[in-house]
Amino acid sequence: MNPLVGVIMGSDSDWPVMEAAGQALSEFDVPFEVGVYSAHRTPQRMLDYAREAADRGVRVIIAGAGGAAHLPGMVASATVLPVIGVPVPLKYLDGMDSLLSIVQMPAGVPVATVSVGGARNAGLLAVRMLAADSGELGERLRSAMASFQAGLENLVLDKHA
Ligand code: RP5
Repeated sequence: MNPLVGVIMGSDSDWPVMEAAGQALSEFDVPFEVGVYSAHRTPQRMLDYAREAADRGVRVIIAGAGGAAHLPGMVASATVLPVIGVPVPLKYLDGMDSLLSIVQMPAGVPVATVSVGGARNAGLLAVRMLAADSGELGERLRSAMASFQAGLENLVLDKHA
C-alpha cells in the first residue's frame, strides 16, 4: 500500500525518538514512509519532499527535529497536508530549544506540536486524523482507547486494593 503518513526527521540521530511514531502507526496498520530531510543541511530536498508528498498520496506528515528545529515549520510552509511536529530533545537545554522552535509558528502556517520527545502521540494523532474519514479505523481507535483506559482503571484499583 502507498504510505499514508510520512515520518521525517532532520537527522538519522533523531530516529531513537521518532521510531515511537512508526510503532504507533504500525499498531493500526497505517502504512508509512520514513526519511531524513534537513531544513538546514538539505533544504532543496526537504522542499521537494514537502511539495510532492500530497500528490503521492501521503495524508499526514510527522516531522521531528532537535535544536534549531525548523523542519516541521518549513515543511508546513510548502504543503497543505497537516504537519505534526515532534520536538526532539538534544544534549543541551532539555529540549526547550526544539519545542520553542517548533511550537511558535506564525499565523497562517499551522504545525500541531506534541510534547518534547512525544513521537508516540504524534503517531496516534496521525491515526486520529486518518480516522476522520475511515469508519473502520475509528472503530479500532475506540476499542484501543477503551482498553487503554480499562488498563489504567485496573492499575488504580490495584494500587488501592
Ligand atoms: C537537527 O540537528 C536534527 O533534527 C537533529 O536533532 C540535530 C542534530 O543532528 P546531528 O548532528 O546528530 O546529525 O537538525
